Amino acid sequence: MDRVKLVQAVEEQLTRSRFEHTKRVIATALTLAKRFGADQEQAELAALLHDYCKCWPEERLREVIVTGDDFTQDLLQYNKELWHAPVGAHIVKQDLGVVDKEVLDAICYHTSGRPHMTLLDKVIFVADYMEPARRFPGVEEVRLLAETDLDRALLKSLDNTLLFLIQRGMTVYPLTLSARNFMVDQVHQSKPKEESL
Ligand code: DGI
Ligand code: FE
Ligand code: FE
Repeated sequence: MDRVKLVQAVEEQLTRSRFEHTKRVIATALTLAKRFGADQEQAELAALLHDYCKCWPEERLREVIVTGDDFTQDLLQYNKELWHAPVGAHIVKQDLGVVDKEVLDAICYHTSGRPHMTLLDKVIFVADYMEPARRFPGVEEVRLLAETDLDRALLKSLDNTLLFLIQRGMTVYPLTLSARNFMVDQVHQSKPKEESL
């Protein structure tokens, strides 16, 4: 499917405001991809498709998870906000013919994160978190970190999301916690900035 058709397909799936969010994620992902050396075509495609199933009703998302054979069923025990990401990856592969595994993974893990995130995963996760219309508490710090350090920006976004969930008494999907623990180790293993002269 060519790019124009893909954009049309996305626009049909989303509300107007969700489509506007998607366009801002594309722009932010392209900026981050250029800055940190990720593939720009993959970043643009993953950003375009990342929320493909965001506007689907809960029951439709649940149905795909229950009937598909490539889903961890434990997803159903956690917040339904998580579901659109793996379902989206599955559906864009099935309905739009997207075959790039790296793009599909970036879509699949854009909400939960995962340990060993690829450069593309990180670009999409952080772009989604910090696109210009986001007003999350702490988003300014993420934007600042993302000027120079994608890993620290990612860790901060994960920390902020976990704090948000915990403050509201919500459950935390174990993969998000693993993603955060992995990034703590990764960031601490890299040389602290002030020492790297
Ligand atoms: O789809 P978007 O609104 O653009 O953003 P998203 O895909 O990151 O997320 C949806 C929300 O899911 C996120 O703001 C917080 C919520 N959420 C609920 N449970 C969890 C969770 N997010 C993560 N990372 N982990 C959870 O366990
Ligand atoms: Fe999303
Ligand atoms: Fe999004």
